[in-house]
Amino acid sequence: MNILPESGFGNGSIRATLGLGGNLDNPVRAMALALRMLDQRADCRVAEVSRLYRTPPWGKTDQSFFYNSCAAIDTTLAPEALLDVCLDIEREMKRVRLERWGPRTIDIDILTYGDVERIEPLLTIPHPRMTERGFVLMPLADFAVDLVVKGRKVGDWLSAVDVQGIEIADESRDWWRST
Ligand code: A4P
Ligand code: MG
Repeated sequence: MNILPESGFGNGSIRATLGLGGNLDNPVRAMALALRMLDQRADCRVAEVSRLYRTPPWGKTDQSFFYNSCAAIDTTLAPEALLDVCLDIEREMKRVRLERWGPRTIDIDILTYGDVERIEPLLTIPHPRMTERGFVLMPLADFAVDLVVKGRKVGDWLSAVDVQGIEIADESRDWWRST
């Protein structure tokens, strides 16, 4: 269903969706750099990016607001390889952070990968907590409202979760190109 042989990206590329977030120092810049790093790779193409959201902390609530976004990428990488690329980018951001620009963090989760469903500690797809989280579902619905995840459309999951306090920080879906 999500295989995109005519995407212009070459046969066999798969559409995956990613959730990005952070709440230290300059998470918006970190997310923008991460998306540009992905887009510059020969084996990934950023196909869609959500608007930018400012979101109240979920789970552990005594911490700063987060910035969150989602993206769709068309990729020829297998799921494990895509995770490695995302973890490498996270590490690169943290390395840069330690050496140069003070505290900052970024988290990149693989939300979906084509129609793949798998439960393994190192990589569970769909991401196990994505359907409970307004800060994931709201940006994801910007470009994938009809995507079916765990038997239900993203838009339907979204209407069942708490989105109180979530704000749009940038209406443009090009925020990641220049930040
Ligand atoms: N892993 C397994 N499945 C996946 C997947 N689908 N995508 C493994 C990515 N990684 C996956 O990841 C730890 C390990 O999980 C990875 O090395 C990989 O092998 P992690 O992201 O450090 O996971 P975690 O932090 O232990 O758990 P979780 O639930 O993913 O935490 P999150 O999602 O990072 O939550 N509030 C707001 N408003 N916005 C946020 O972004 N984020 C968090 C952190 C809490 N509250 C938040 C936000
Ligand atoms: Mg995570």
